[in-house]
Amino acid sequence: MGDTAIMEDAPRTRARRCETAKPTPPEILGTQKLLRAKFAHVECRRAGDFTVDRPGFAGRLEGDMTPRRSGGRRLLVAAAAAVTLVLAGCNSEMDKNGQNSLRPRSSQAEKIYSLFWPIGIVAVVVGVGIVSATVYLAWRFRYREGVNENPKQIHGNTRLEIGWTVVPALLLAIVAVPTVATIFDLAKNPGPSALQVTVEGKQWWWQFSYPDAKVVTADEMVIPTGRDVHLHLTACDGSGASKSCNVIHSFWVPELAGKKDVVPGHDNTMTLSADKPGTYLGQCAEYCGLSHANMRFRVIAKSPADFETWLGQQQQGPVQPLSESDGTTPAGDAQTLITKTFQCTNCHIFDDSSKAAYGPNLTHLASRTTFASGSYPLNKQNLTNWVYDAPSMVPMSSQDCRLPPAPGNICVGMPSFSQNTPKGQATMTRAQAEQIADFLLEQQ
Ligand code: HEC
Ligand SMILES: [Cu+2]
Repeated sequence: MGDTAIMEDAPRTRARRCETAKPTPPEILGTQKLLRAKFAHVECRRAGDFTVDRPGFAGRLEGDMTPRRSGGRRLLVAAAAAVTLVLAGCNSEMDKNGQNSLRPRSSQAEKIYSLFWPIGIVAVVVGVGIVSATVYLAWRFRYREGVNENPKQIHGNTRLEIGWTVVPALLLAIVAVPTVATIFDLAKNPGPSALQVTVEGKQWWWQFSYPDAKVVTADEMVIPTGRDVHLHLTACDGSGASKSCNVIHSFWVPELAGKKDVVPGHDNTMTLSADKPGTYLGQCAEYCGLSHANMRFRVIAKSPADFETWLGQQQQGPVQPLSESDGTTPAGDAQTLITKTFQCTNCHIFDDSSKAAYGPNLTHLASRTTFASGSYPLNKQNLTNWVYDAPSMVPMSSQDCRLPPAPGNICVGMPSFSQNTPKGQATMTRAQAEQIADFLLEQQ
């Protein structure tokens, strides 16, 4: 309704404005009037009411300067849509979201959460205050038809300026007290009772090792409930040769703790814990290349007894060893494919869960629920596809790279065994991939 009224009215108003805009020479117009005259010229030119012949104007009057009619309403619709979108994040699906930092599940996350609220409230009060004051002032002193007054010009107001320097400084100081206290609190060494775990961020997967138990695993960090876990975060495995050693990652399990950067050449530490058994989702929170978005992981919290059982099982040898005790490999088996035909042993360890290699330790692969940095559930189909052509499942830069990385040889991630086969090497068939997958799925 409002729109049509404006539209019907428009030609008449425009004609009137064109009338007034026509003859006035610019020298005798004030700034505002001059501006108004410019717009009038545009409209008039469009409407064909009269043509602008002043050369100075032509260049500056390009672009669509038609007055916007329902700008306010459009803004309102956009704002409503934005609010709806934001609120959509708060539906019951939130319970299924495993990465909700507003749902703390550990004492560490709890501390961050109790800091979030007071600071959040201060931020909202300040934000709403400043935005409303800005909007109010813009509206209160807006341009009005017929009123051509410049606002009173003032130069500095000492009281105001001291005020808006001191108040934010005070606010920041107040907010800093609990923030800094929490930072120090969370950085405290949890003491000797904590479980030590070394976390290595690689391109693009996580290795977790338990130095006391001498266990190396990947994708899933198993921890006992109710006990602090002290993490040593590093992006290098000490070999230094690997290109995957050169980027920064960030370790983040939103429900259990804050974020911590994983920096090459610098060891960071952090402490987390889990109150209840369960699976907590984590992921890399620092862009680290092609497959950064796939660099996930899980923290699986088990009761202390179940955790010990798990650890004991990880310490055992493989269900099926790669080679017989006399060192020979049974011909025609998955073992031959792994050690000879495709030489997976160049990058993986299948026989000893205490060692780390270029790729994940696969000694007890079948005891995990996911693989490929938590991107896929571990089942035969996924695993077969992976062994056959891993880069088609996760972007990697290892397309024609079957050997461990050498200087100048960019090898990151798992190579494909069915595409871009290097000269003199075998190309994998699906049947072979399946055979290998069957073998791996028995490695509990
Ligand atoms: C050039 C080194 C290299 C070779 C050779 C290689 N892999 Fe991998 N493999 C990797 C890397 C690196 C990863 C981790 C990639 C990722 O998760 O993004 C990986 C991941 C895997 C995984 C998933 C493990 C997990 O915990 O996520 C399996 C299973 C696997 N490889 C099996 C094999 C098999 C079987 C072969 C031989 C046919 C093989 N690999 C050959 C480097 C290699
Ligand atoms: Cu990363």
